[in-house]
Amino acid sequence: MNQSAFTKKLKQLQQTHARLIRRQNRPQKNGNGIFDRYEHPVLTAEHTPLTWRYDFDHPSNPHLMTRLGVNCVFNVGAMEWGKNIVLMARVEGWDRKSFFAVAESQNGVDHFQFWDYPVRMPELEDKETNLYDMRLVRHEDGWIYGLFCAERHDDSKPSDLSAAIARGGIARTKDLLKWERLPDLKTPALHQRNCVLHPEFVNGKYAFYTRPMNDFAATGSGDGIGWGLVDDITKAEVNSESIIDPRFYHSIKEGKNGLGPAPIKTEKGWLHLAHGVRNTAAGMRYVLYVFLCDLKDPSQQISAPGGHFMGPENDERVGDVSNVVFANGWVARKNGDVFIYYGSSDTRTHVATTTVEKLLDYVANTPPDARRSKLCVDQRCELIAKNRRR
Ligand code: M1P
Repeated sequence: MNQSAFTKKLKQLQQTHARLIRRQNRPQKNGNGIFDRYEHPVLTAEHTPLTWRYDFDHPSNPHLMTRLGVNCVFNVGAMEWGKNIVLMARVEGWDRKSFFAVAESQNGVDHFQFWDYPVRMPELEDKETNLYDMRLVRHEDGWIYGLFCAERHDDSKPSDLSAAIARGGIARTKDLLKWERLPDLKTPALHQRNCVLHPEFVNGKYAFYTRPMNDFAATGSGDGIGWGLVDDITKAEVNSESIIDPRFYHSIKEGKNGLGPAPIKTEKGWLHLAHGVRNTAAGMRYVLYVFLCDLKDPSQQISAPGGHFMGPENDERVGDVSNVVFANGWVARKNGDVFIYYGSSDTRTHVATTTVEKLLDYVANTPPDARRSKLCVDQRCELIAKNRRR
């Protein structure tokens, strides 16, 4: 390609990218009353800056090839940033390595723009291969914490190149740019993913939500979402975990589950968003669910609606790992608006909006999982009879 064709093609790429960032995002019509989905994903691989993917120099890239491709942008942490909202995205390169990058928007539903550079997270050791799924937590100790999965090969199985160990990575920052890496969370379980820090001290200690498993990913290898207290976050160790949200047979979390973002504090309790997984003939299906814990004792569950809160729909069903919705970020504004950020099929990032009021109505008034078909029919007949009495 000659210089002038190169310049023209580069300009086209830049215009297309700018149009994508400027694109408005509107709520979809006919929602379920609980939350609103939006017309477009808020972040995709195409949202990443062109400077991250192309070499703009004609002599060294005469064909204007993608040099470092981006495969997916999904599973984002989220928080308020001044008046704006920032997402801590999991960006996966064509090389399958994930890294973190901040994207910011004024209104939380469109115009998300990545900061100039991805996050340079310090390594604990060079065996650490893949970092992903950060939960951003503004803790009352004054730090912003990032909790994420720090994955490496399981060297005890040298001939199995897929054998991996998942550890609970912890880092903290004041500005989302410069991060102090702390030792990984220690627990009795070999594998920890989906670890989350509670935003307040509990009995003067740091409180962690965990997900102990004795296999890297297999369903059935852990009991549910755990909880444990830690004295010193600079050498965080949970000696005994209690299970605060167990899996159970023939449910949306039969196979495994894991907490999403840190809970939202409400007058009725701590609101949680989590994911549940079941195995199917077509692979694992990931859905989101919500539950409420006691304000004074956040390890006590007080309300758990049955079934899923959100399942993958339409285009969300298809991607690198199909039939998955996964959320590790949400933001509750002071006016009660809630922005839920969720990844679909390990490929792209969406937003759904609701309010604290609606979520509290949802947790208080959605019947619990009745556990048996007969009792589920009873629940439905009760609803039908009530409607027919009107
Ligand atoms: O591929 C689906 C999800 O699988 C993992 O979640 P979990 O630990 O609960 O199985 C994570 O790798 C997550 O990033 C991914 O979306």
